[in-house]
Amino acid sequence: MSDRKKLPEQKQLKDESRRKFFAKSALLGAGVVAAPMSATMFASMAKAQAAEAGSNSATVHPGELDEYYGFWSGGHSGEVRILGIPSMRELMRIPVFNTDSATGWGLTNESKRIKGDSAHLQCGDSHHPHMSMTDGRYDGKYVFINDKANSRVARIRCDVMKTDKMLTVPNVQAIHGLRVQKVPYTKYVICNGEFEIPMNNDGKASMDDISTYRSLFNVINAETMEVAFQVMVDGNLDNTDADFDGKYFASTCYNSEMGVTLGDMISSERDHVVVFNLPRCEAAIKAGKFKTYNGNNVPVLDGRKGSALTAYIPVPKSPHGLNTSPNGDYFVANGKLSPTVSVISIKKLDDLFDNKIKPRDTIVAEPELGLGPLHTAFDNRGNAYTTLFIDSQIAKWSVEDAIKAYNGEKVNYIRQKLDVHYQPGHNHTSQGETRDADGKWLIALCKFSKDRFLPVGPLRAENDQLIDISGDEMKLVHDGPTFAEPHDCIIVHRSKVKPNKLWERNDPFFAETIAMAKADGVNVYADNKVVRDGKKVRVYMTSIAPSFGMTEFRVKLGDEVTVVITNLDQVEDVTHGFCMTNHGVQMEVAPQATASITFIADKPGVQWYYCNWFCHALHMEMRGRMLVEA
Ligand code: K7E
Ligand code: RUQ
Ligand code: CUA
Repeated sequence: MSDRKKLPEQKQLKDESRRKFFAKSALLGAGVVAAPMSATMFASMAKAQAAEAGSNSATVHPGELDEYYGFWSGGHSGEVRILGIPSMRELMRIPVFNTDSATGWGLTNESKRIKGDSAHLQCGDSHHPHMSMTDGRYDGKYVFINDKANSRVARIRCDVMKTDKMLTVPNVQAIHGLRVQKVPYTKYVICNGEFEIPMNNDGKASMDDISTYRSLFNVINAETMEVAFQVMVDGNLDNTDADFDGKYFASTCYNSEMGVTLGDMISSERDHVVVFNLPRCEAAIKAGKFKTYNGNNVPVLDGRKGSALTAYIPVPKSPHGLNTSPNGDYFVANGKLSPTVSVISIKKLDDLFDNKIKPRDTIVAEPELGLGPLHTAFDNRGNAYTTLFIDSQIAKWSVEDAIKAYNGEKVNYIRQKLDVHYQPGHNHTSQGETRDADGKWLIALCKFSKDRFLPVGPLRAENDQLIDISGDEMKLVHDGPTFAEPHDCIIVHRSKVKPNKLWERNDPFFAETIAMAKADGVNVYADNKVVRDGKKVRVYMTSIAPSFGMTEFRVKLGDEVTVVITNLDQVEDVTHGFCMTNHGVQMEVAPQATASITFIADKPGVQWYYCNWFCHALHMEMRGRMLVEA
């Protein structure tokens, strides 16, 4: 809070009333009744003011490199972004569920093959990027991301930073929470089906009988990117995380009522966390104890209440984020409508599954943090950091002190509350979801920026704030405007990520295109050739700065033309592009890559194509003509 103390009094006052106004509007929106701030909260805030602020430097001078890669979801822009941390400089965008004009993602044949059965979809809503792990540590191999809008999961290859697999998950609607198995390695990606639907959802079964609606937990094989199995649950599912033992996954449920209106969804006082027992689920699959639905062959286990595969732990109503502490001891379920979070002891789950204890016996703390706790992150010193959506704050608290307080000891578990601007959803600490949590940085992803940036019309940027957590006191060090809507991010030390400098010529990303060339008798690394196959024309050309291997080719009006470009440049960073003017055709061709795009030659006459990635002093001259005979 030292930064606020330094503010002139008037500014601070103004700030206070502004905050109150925002908090009130957020409350009205959520239809929640405010609980007054407790005395503990005020006491801890005062105490925090005396503490030491951290001393991380957020300055990365020109020419210097960042210490961390940040992988950001792009929300309903459908992409993933790479930021350098702590500079917060945006380094790259990885198109995933969206269509991208620059790279041709969604337009090229290679990207359409990866998008598969959803190649016709142009939009997505990405929320949760998470990197594959080995023994609870980032292994730099993949980043996985969900698409809530079209119930998909995609995988990004971190050697080339491109999406390489995409799956539409059957039997569910709206894939929301997504995480990876942490231990022994990411064999599975886990994700939640959020919206309840009838099983089967074929329009023949009753749509009015809500008691037939179900949500499924999804377990996806991380290598094949196929659904290994699904688990049917009671209630819906929101967010999820995995333990550090390779045994349990846990998900929050905010609609145990299975209501279809807002009022119905928040009617009961308690919802729950579902815990999934992985060894038991795998054994049940092996034993064939599953059913299939909707005419597909994905095995669905019955994990509803009473099943030996799952446990239901009641928590205050409408929990949201679910976060595992990096020491592997706790699942933390964030209250959202309750000012508390529920701390579940993972060590007690064996006893729960053996029916030795009751579900609520696994709760070891229920600290009251403030209004609207959504997500919790951790450092390596036993502290947790919870976003308070309604209060627009980060609450820093001690997990062990919260446990003591739950056991009746008089301790103050709140270490500090820091104002953020405004209404934070996710937060994330540097490597904080892994064993390598290092307690250096915290990112708060604020949903509203309000007055923090120059106004840009009714639609405003969001505000991703960088907070130094290395000292006793959190210190806000950077405001970062972002476009709709990074829900979540991860912060990965740069030593974990080893991207390629050039493409490998035998990369599977374009192997099918090269196989097509071979079948046409074309060596893409040497030949510039037009192959006609009825009304289909395949144009193979090379590119090397500053020219295409072909300065003209001839087709007939109405031909379906596939242009295949192979970039022979071996120089780092010399990417070419291919754009056919007036045809809605453009794509990236990075060094040593092959890329292809198909279109109809529906305009007669001279049609120029050009290189649209600046590559050379003679980049403007890097063009050629498609001659279309009427
Ligand atoms: Cu909290 Cu989709 Cu992770 Cu948004 S969810 S905030
Ligand atoms: S030209 S350096 Cu299109 Cu103005 Cu680019
Ligand atoms: Cu090649 Cu610009």
